[in-house]
Amino acid sequence: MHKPLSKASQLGRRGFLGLAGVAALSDSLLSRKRVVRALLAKDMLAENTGSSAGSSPGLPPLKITDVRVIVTCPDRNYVLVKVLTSEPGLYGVGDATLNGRELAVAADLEQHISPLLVDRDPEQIEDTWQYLYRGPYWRGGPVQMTALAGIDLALWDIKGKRANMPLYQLLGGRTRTGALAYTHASGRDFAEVEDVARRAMKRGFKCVRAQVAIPGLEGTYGTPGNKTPEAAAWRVANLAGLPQTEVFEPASYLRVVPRLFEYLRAKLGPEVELLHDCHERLDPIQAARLAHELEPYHLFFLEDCLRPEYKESFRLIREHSTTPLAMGELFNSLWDCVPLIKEQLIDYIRCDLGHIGGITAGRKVAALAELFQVRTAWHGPGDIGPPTHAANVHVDLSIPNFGIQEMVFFPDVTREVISGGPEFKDGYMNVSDLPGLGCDVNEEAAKKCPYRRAYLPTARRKDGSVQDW
Ligand code: KDG
Ligand code: MG
Repeated sequence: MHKPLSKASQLGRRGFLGLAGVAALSDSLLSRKRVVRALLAKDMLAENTGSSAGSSPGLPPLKITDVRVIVTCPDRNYVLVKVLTSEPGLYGVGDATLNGRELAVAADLEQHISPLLVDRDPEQIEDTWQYLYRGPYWRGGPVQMTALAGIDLALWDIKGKRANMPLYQLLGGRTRTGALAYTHASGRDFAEVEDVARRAMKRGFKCVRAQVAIPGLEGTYGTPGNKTPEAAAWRVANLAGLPQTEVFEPASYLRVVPRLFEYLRAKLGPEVELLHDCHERLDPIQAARLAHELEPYHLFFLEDCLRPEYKESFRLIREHSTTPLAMGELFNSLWDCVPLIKEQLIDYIRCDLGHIGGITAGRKVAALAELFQVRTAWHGPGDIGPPTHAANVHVDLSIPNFGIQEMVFFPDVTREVISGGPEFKDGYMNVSDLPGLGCDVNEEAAKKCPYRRAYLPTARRKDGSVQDW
């Protein structure tokens, strides 16, 4: 980076434009294009050579030699990234899964991103992040930011392996012994939710997210719905891989949810922390009413009340309630987080490290949030892979303003393809002391689980109009 630019670099864009004029007079357009491509490639190579010479004193220079994209469906679809390096046996594993749009991310990685990375120094994580985010002009969006997160995780994994340290050490070392975790309790009725919550508490969970099916509505986010298992199975089998439609009515939902938490508090007592996910379905005034009516039941937080577009609407909820608020799993830009954090309109920022640009982005969100007394609650569902869950916990363990961690137990079939990842014990998540992220991918096992097209459900109102899912 400190090396003076080579002649080819100095030519840069200006050289390219000047030469293009001459080319119009003399050369054919095709041969001109070849010259331009060679100049640009040389430019990048010169910068890379300069920078890798200066990386990690005492260690030989390192280069990325290949980026492999592995699309696999061990129980559900995952997109994994394996970044290989010039050091034999040294590679990094990342996760670039975007639920329902997996192949778009895989194509972005394979067709557009991978050619840019070969020959770069994998140790320059921040520079690579900036290059992939700000370099291509068309920046951002969930597909590109998920692809970028996959690369970012793999590069941090390489750095940890090279340093022979678990990632949380490189991120500043432990600030806590474990990351407080929450699990999901869902049911067709209040008694079933209570039963599932009790089982989770027996398993050691101190925090439980509760969701219940709404009577009269077909399907409710985060619940088994009102259908019998047979009816649900028939429906899924007849969908031919197309999205299911759920029906949502805010009036029924707003009537039922406060009663659920009144019930759970009465049955489960005051100690257990309860959470609820609105899944971006409410209007501001509805969310303000719900947050207000939930106050007596002292939720840990009320999650994602509003659509992600208009952050200022959170002011209305704040003005009417002291129920703690969390928001952010749909955000895919660092700048989405800024208004909510700097105005202290939320208490927990819950970005998905896999969709906001990885660990490099997550650390910045956490640092900004720390300054405004906002805590983290990174998204941790089953539709992001174990490497992202590992990234969550490495960051959780190393920041001062960690709040809570959503988690899932992956089935054995997933673990056969993707090993490692954080472990749950007595209410907390932790990582092993393996160097890097601590995950690996078995490519042979992955091949045996080919991708299956799958969609998230969609939602409509009773009159047939589209509702945010
Ligand atoms: O892909 C969408 C899921 O990740 C999301 O529905 C899960 O809201 C969710 C949560 O809080 O885990
Ligand atoms: Mg959610």
